Amino acid sequence: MIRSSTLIAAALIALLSAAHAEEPDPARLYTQHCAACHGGDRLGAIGPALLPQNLERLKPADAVKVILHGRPASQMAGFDGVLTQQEAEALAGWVFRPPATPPQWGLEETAASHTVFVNPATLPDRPTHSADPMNLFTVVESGDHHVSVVDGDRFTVLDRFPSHFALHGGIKYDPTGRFAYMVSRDGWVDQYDLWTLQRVAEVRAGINTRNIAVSADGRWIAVGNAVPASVMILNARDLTPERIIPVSAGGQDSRVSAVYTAPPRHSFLVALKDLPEIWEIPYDKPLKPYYPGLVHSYEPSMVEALSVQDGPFSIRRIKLEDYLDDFFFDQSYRHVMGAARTGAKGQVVNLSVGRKVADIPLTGMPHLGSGITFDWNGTRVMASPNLKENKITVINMTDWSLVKDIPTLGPGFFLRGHENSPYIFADVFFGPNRDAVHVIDKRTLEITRTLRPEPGKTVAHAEFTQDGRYVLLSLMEQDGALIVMDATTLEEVKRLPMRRPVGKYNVANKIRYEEGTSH
Ligand code: DHE
Repeated sequence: MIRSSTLIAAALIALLSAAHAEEPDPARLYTQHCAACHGGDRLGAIGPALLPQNLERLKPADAVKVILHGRPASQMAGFDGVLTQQEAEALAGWVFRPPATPPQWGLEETAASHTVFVNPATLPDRPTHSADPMNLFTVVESGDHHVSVVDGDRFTVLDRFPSHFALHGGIKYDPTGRFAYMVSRDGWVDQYDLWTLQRVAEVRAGINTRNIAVSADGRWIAVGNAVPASVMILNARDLTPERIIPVSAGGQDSRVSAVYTAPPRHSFLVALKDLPEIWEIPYDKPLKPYYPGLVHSYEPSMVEALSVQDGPFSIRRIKLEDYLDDFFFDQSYRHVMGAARTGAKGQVVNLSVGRKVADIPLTGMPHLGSGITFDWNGTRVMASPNLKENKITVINMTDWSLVKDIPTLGPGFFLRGHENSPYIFADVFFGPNRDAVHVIDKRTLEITRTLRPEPGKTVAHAEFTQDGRYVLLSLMEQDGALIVMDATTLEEVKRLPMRRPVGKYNVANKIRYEEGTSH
């Protein structure tokens, strides 16, 4: 009796330990199969970072598919046959969990990642190509992570170069329009010379990054990071890291949602995710002397200088009544419009006195970052797409009242206008009619035409040439295209094949702060 029960117990233990032995060990699998491309510390190498914040846009089930079957048009090969389904699932689960030691990224790590490919002092003082440098476009091709430089007169591709994985937030230019700056969601910033068509420098300025802004004097780049919670300041000349500004107050760190340049204020404005505040970082003078107007309106309860110092990059904290998501600034950069997190309304904050001055009727999820302004009936208005509701909201910027909600065929992401064009182009690709683009008449605020350049295929993000004669649309498919349309006749003029193109940025429209373009 004793003998048989011992035997049963031994058999059970053997079975259990066999089952245990078969359980995949994701840390070991990672080191064996993934670390070479994604980094032993999961911070990324030739492949992107594999940390929870960097994977927010990927569903775990899709991560398993990528592990087993790879990613098209990338170096990510499929591991089907090498890894079992169970091993792939264990690996996917593991990369969505934070590492035991939180990753560090400060000035030292940033400096170590800095490479200057061409000394800017050796660059020629005029373009080496014959295209008008003011009418160039950079186009982000997200299908295979490249950027194309397009001549906006001849509609030809002058250069196409690989970018880091997943650029986001729009390519920015220095005030002369010579240098283009771009950032990936993994924090890699690249500087590219549009006159000689070559990369100048690159640096990794964060682990999980939102976007960048270029100072109006062209000297500084601000990089808004979610991880680590910080703003990194780079020297725009060649991306040398200058300073890291941790975003933390009262013991609470905050991810940055976005950084913006505010030319009339000579400062960067920083939108925060986890603090109900906006931070202002002046870059050329110390804070207090720079704001003489504040002598009368400074309210210590609302506006607080965190670190007034004898130099640039001091911080002014503007406390808000609520968290704000997504921002739009008026031309004077005196007011910021933001969407309240409740989704019930928006707010207008006067940045000089640091106080809410109006509520605005913005429901759903307005995408204020893609808002544009124009004159309507002698009044300055702004129009914003909406990521949740089928409408474009038009707000009077004098009294902040609702002018109109224009019903659309779906929720949209991007809006574009141009001073010389009577039309606004609005995509609606966040809904079922992803192949449609509305053409809205600025005078009547009515949709005059709905274009479907390729029925059934996603079309997004319009941008005009510098004179407003042509408008370029992205056929946002893996085998997609840049579609050039005559902005008056609305006829197609040309198509340039591209890999899932998303945003495109015209040099002149950007650096001249054209009213219908993002800045
Ligand atoms: Fe963006 C700009 C935030 C998802 C493509 N996006 C911006 C800006 C912000 C923002 C704050 C303005 C920054 C600037 O001007 O430098 N985007 C967000 C989000 O919070 C959101 C909804 C979720 C997220 O994970 O970040 C988001 N964005 C997307 C996408 O899914 C898009 C369509 C595809 C992608 O590549 O990620 C996308 N966002 C863009 C583009 C711009 C942008 C192309 C620049 C627009 C411009 O014309 O300037």
